Amino acid sequence: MRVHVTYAGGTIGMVESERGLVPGADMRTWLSEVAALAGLEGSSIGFSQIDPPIDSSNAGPDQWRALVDDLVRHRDEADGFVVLHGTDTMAYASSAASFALASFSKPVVFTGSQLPARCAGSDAYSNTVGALTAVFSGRATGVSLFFGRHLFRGCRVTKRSTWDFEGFESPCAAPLACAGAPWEWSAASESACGWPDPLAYRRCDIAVVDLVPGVSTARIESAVTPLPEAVLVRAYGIGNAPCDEPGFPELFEGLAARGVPIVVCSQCAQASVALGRYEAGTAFPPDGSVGARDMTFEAAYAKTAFLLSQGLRGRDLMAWMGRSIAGELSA
Ligand code: ASN
Repeated sequence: MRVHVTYAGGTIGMVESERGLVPGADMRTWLSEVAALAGLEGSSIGFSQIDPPIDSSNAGPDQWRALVDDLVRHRDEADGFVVLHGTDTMAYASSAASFALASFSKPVVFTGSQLPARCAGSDAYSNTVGALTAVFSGRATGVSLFFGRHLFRGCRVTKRSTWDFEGFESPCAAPLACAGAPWEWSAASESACGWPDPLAYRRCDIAVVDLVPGVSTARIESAVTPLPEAVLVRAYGIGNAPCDEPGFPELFEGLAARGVPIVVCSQCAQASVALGRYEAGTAFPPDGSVGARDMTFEAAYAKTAFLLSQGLRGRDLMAWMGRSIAGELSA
């Protein structure tokens, strides 16, 4: 079994500077020390680094594309991949990679850490060994994310804590595995249709509207001006919104009439968006909006960017929001 490790940035490879933590550690050397400590020195572990390694707060579709390109470039050199990534936007990146690599047919496991690798008591070693173990097990498939003690499907995760070593959760899907002696693997698998020969991510204009009690239609209108390529709404509960607010339903009808797809997510981590269950859910036009069902917000955002990058628009894009490309939705 040959594994390739790609280092993209994040706290795991950061060092102290006058401006706070910045990427700068020699991760190639650190990785060879990890391999030796974990008794993996006989294994084939390749290494590459995305240049420059970044704080994942600076990531976007350009960085997702660079990461996907790096994995594709090393495809024939390895049987599985580990990506060392910053945790802040790792759930977006692992979702984005899930769609772009839905037909890659080799396992890719993301991980990162809450503390720098060279810091005493860091979780970097155990997370990296966990991700390597998942790949070496031969049981990981698709894009996944290992953190703390759990392996999750990469398009079902969200960062839940800034400090807990169990920093990620998968609110709507059981973990793929729990590390232990031995590891417990779950039998569950989501159906997915894949996506052969995807076009590269490009920077898309997606407006995100986060509802709060008392928000005015004018405030929301400013978020969708100029007209975006798609709108993602973080609505209440199962997809509700202030339908009594003057102009609110008309604003969304106007967006739909101009062909802007409206994707309705929930502010609840554990959600199953079903529009129209309440009168307040009718604030979105039925033929111009789609509920994100039980997708995480990160997966819904990355999927919208993916579908726009594939050239999909309007109704076609909304139809794909309801189909599982990489296991991002429950059946
Ligand atoms: N700011 C860091 C990052 O996302 C946080 C981390 O990796 N723990 O790159």
